[in-house]
Amino acid sequence: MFKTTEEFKTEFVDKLQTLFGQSLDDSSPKDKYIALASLIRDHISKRWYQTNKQYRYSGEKQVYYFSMEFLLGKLLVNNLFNLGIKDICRQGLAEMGISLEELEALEPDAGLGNGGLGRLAACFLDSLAALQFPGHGCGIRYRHGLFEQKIINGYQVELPDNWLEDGYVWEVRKADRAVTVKFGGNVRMETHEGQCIFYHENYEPVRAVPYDVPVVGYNCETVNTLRLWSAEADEFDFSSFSKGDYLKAVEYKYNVEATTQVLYPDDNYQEGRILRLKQQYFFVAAGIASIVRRYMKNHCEAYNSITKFHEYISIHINDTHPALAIPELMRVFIDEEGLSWEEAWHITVNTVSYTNHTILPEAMEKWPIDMFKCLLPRIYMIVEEINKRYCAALWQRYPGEWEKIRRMAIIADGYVHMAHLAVVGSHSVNGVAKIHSEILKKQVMANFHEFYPYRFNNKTNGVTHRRWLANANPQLAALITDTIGFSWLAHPTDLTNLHKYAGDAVFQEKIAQVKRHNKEVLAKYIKDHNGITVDVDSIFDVHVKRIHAYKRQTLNVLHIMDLYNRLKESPDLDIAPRTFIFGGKAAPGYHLAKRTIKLITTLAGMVNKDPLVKNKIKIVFLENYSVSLAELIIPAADVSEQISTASKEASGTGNMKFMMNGAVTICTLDGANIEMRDEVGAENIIVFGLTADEVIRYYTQGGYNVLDLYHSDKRIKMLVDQLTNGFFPVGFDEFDAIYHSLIRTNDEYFVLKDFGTYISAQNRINEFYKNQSSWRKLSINNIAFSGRFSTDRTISEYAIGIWKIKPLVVRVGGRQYSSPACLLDD
Ligand code: 26V
Repeated sequence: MFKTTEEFKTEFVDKLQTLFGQSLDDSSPKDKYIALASLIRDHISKRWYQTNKQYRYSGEKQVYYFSMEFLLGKLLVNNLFNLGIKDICRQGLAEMGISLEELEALEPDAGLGNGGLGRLAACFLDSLAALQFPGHGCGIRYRHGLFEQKIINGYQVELPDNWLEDGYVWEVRKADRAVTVKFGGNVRMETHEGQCIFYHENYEPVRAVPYDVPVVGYNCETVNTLRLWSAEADEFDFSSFSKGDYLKAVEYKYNVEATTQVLYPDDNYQEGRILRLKQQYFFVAAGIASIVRRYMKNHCEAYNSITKFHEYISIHINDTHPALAIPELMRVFIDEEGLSWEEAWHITVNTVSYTNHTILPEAMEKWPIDMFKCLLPRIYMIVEEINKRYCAALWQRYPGEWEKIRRMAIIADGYVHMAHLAVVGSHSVNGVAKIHSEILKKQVMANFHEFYPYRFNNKTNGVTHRRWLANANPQLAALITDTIGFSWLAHPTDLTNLHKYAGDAVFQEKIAQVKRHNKEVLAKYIKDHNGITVDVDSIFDVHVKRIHAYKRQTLNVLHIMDLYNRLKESPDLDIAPRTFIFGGKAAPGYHLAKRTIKLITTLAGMVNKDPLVKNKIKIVFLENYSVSLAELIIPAADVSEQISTASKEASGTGNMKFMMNGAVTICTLDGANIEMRDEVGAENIIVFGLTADEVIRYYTQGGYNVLDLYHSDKRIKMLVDQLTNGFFPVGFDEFDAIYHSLIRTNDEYFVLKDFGTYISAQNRINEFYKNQSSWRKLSINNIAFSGRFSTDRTISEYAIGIWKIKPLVVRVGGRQYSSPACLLDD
């Protein structure tokens, strides 16, 4: 690795020449980006090779994190940072008149995820590598990631995300490691010497080709692998078709490749689409085939047997989406390795662990039996057998309790229930924040907890503080390092050393300057993209996340409407000026969410041009919220809106990113907000609203009638009426869906119930902000106590508590291992 800017410059110019046959002067910015990224990739390759070699040779246990989504964002700057060469590269490029940030902007965002769940998977990969754990990702290489959002006329319009258009520098195609995944067809059974043998026939073969992306560890030589699978038509099948029927051959190719064409854009909502089930089995079967193949080479030929698989391999399933890993492992162990059911089940359960990420009933995955059976006939047989044996065990424990058994069954009421399969087939089931794990144990999965008490545990989420603080907010990172040293980069709880500076006027001033700088950068972006001038002295009040009823963007809007009404009545109202910033995508089929965007943009249109309130409030909706945009917005936030209906947000991770960047949180006692309050202290966070217990009590026992509230509270009535009475310059029925969600469904998400306490909480924010010194103190304390929410902590807990893996130090150029050739394959 280069040690000086001179070395870097020489290598960079060489790379431009070898790749494009061009000099620096003749190269386009894109060429320069590709040359830089390729150069870095070359340096990573040595470590990558060495890491794989050591993992193979050491025989230590490895974990595979199976996820339908990895929301990676850009990799260039994070890789430079983790390699410790960001400054050298920036400096070297600057000396050649090139800006690192401008090159970074040319990298496509790998948006292979919807939101929290996919971004968590990406943060996990960063921490696994930083902590030198042998841990890899397994997922899908979608040809199109999450759609690009445009706002046209105030409405969301979806455009395809063509992220692979110009190629992707970080991936390495491994065609020789391709595997075939079988769909449809039928299963024929034969008995040989008393043993059943299953033959899968007449299936549709789909070739799964892996693309490996290196995952670079911070300040170490570990480079783990994210393996993404792409569906390709098998050339053999293609050519056998094309001899007779060219059109059929093309159709075949098109259908096969459709498997990984697009990421489903739904978040917290499951629609039983066969293509999605196909995606799930596709990547699970391919991932398991490659793990088993490697295991057989590295372990079985050398010293172990397949019966020890779970001692060396851990497979973690990110929600139920990869739960087919359970019957697929069974299939491999029984049909391919010849184990008995009992042996196979023991290994499978001890290999697999499962994380639940939501309790929303509409997000619980279930597949119609007929669809499942038709697409995956052999897997269905195995699921049936798992269900049969499991229900027999339930019957032993709960004789005669048919209703209870039906509710706990894997197959019931015409569906395969994936969460039930996941619990039954895993040795560990975890929620993602303390309250969420408790709700799982006591409510949503109480029956399962009673049956399997030792399986359930909690692992509170985190975020990688290296991306979300060190890289997204370099000025703050520099200030922190100047003040307390750099140990926090590897030991995030060292941030608590900032606490003693919370009241220090000089430090407060520096913190304020950094925040102001970040706000100026965001203000410029807003000016360039939305044409709106915002006041950097105003409070930047930010609500960015997927648009969903339970996340209650509507509550925020009602507060702004109320403020607007009050300002129109008394223009001299004493409030700190505020800029309300929104961002987030709505699932394309989610009408209410889409109208919520229209409501925000409509209100913005009115408020922003009203001279009466001009200097007091502004509203901005930033289109196409993504990882890169989040990296721009979050460091500039003063206030972080985390206002979900208590009990609904499993954890949240945006909340943690804002906290790390010194925003003050206004929140309900939901998800990880509760643990954030416990860390930072109740005096440093603004809490309001019903508690989860209260919400659940209303759901189970009743006692809330929204119409009583509507008729008794004049202010609430006025705001709700304004949605449909012509107050907004749109058709009268434009916001009907929102009106209905409040009034007709008895305010399912308690928006109006929490409105009063939310307004009081917002008033508290106003009061705090007026005293800048106390505001800065809050901000510093939030940074100081955010260390617990690093994925370094989360991953350590998974490693010790669930996966039972140990760190393995990788040394390039250290001891050379000589090992059998077979160990070096794959
Ligand atoms: C479910 C489904 C159902 C099938 C169709 C597509 C689809 C896509 C995503 C999901 C999963 C939704 C669950 C989810 O994203 N949960 C979020 O997970 C975060 C990480 O643990 C957590 O912070 C959020 O609170 C939680 O909502």
